[in-house]
Amino acid sequence: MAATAPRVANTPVLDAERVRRDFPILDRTVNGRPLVYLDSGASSQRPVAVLRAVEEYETHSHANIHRGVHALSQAATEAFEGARERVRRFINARSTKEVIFVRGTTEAINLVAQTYARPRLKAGDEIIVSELEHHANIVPWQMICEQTGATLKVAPINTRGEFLFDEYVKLLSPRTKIVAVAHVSNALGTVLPVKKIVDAAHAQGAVVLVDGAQAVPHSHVDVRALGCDFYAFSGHKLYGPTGIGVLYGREELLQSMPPWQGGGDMILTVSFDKTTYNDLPAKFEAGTPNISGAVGLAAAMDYIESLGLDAIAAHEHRLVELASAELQKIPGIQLIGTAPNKASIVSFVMDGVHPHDLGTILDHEGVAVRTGHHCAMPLMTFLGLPATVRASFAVYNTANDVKSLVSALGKAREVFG
Ligand code: 7TS
Repeated sequence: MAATAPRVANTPVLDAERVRRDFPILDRTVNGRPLVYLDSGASSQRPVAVLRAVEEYETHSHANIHRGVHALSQAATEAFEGARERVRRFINARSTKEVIFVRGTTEAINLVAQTYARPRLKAGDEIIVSELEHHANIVPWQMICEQTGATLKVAPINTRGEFLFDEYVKLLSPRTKIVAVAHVSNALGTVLPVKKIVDAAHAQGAVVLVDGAQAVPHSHVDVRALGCDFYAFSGHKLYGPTGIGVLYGREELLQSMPPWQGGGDMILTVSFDKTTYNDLPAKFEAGTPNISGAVGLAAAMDYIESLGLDAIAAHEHRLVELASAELQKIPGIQLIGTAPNKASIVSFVMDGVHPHDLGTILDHEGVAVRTGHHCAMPLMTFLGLPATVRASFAVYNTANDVKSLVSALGKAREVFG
């Protein structure tokens, strides 16, 4: 099978066969077959560079941070704060004060909901989310609505999975206080026009949180160019460890927000009469953080930038085009989500076969895909589907993986008739 996307002159090329050698897990077999990992949207695999960085830190430099005068504590603090600077450069934040380490996207969104939105919003205020959001970018806002009396509004999409910008603009008004949207849909791969969404929201005085969980692994994200107020993502979808993620927030907003969790590290002084809080970013990082996770995330960012995000984007685009074209040749397959601007994800259903059954057959063939509602139940309701099968692509996938997927689907077609 040849890649269907035209090779544009000067498009950087990624040598995926070489990249694969950086990911030891890809050598293993599943059900006696070579692993074909097409579930990086749920969690990507880690390159040796990340595994080694974590091991090196844990083996030689671990201690608690920000407290010891001893050498190991200083080494650990340097590693952790060095990772924060690495993240700042990766997303082009102005200052490391704007980079808050959290457990992941879910925690980042809840932090903003509880410390930015909850104290400010009241009955009559509105929060806008889009129809294709992951539950992590719906439920925290519903909780805020319950807690404050604010109302949740939903910006619609069409059946191709495109965000309807003009309909969104109609929902905006001075009542809109927060707009929370995905940068890339986890279920469909649609890329949302975030810059335009931000500009329109700002014109009404609303702040914008972008859920970047599915965007940061696949394209350059520059939070200043986007102009967003908050940007959330997880390390484990970015070739880094689990349990570490980032909340970017504009310094002025973070300064104006009360702390979230109370405890060690987030205070300056504590007495039973009055406690004073630490400066950013420590104000939002109560307790001992995931130090090795931050170290691993920094190593993942080094790794990604060594491959080049333009090369990664072009490579994954070719795979999405190829998979979309090949899947449509299989009788009874329908692609779900056909927006022109998509990143790394191909969702589909097969006539007469439940996605879970299809997923099980694919697993027998060593092909790992995600099946289900993808934590986007309102989107599935809109599409009139209980579930889809989702293949998601990463730097280590190749045209051979697409071939394996297509061949496994061919077998499923035979089994189910
Ligand atoms: N937002 C989006 C767009 C996501 O894709 C996910 C996880 C989250 C938020 C939550 O991230 P977490 O790291 O805090 O769990 N998405 C998926 C997925 O698509 N399949 O498994 C997890």
